[in-house]
Amino acid sequence: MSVALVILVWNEREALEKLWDSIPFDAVDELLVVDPGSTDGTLEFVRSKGAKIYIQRNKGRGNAFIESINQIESNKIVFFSGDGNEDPRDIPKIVSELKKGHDLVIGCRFIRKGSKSDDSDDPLYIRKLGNIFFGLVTRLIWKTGAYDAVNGFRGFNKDAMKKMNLDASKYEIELQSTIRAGKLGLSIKEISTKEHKRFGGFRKQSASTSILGFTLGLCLLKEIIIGSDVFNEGLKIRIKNLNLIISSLKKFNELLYLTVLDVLENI
Ligand SMILES: Nc1nc2c(ncn2[C@@H]2O[C@H](COP(=O)(O)OP(=O)(O)OP(=O)(O)O)[C@@H](O)[C@H]2O)c(=O)[nH]1
Ligand SMILES: [Mg+2]
Repeated sequence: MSVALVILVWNEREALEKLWDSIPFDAVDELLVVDPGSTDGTLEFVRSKGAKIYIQRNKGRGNAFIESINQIESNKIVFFSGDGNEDPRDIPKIVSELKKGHDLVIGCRFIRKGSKSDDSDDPLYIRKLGNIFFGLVTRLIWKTGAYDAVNGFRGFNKDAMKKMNLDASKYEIELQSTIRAGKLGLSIKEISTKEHKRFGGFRKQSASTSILGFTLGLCLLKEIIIGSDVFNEGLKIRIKNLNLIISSLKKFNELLYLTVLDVLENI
């Protein structure tokens, strides 16, 4: 039973330099740094540490998750962001829960005792309330038992992750994986975690509150439309079926209209 730590970075040199020495690398068996093509010296820094690097074929946090699966040998994966938000001391806790047999282990930033979110850039608590909303919806519809359905700090059993058939390319990957774990009836475990302010650098554009809210909303809608499926073709099939029902209703309506006209003419 081996565990890989996958560190996700995109132009995070400043934060990564401060964070690196506090990462408990001895808690895992394999290390991979995944990057979509940083230009700020992140890659040079990681290379100087002798870590294995994978450059994504397609940009986006979701693609980083999806492409990582085929780049690691271990059968368990912990995803960790290299910007300082996530507490490296919680990596061994996630590893331990994965080793107990849970399929998905999520770092929870609110509601649970001992948890905390970084709200320094969210004075109106819009992000926090949105995140709590998405968690509650997944609990209600898919019985995930999770409160923080969207946190990126999470670990997977690799086989379970493959079964999820994930295709989210950006920041909706976490929500999609929580929902699909619920749909598949997988074992989900949350641990309390404390989120910190990023150590430097900048939030990526697609993680801005408005874009993120829209992306997560669309993802939720799609997962509701495809029902209990975890197959992405399900959406196309359902839309096709919906179109079929709409065109049948239109035909029925025309027929009814013509029949009523006929009846009226003959009165
Ligand atoms: N490998 C990889 N990492 C990414 C990609 N997009 C974002 N990241 C990393 O994912 C993490 C989360 O992105 P952030 O921009 O920090 O989003 P956020 O945490 O909501 O924003 P802050 O609270 O400001 O940190 C960071 O470590 C990013 O560098 C990507 O396309 N590929
Ligand atoms: Mg961040």
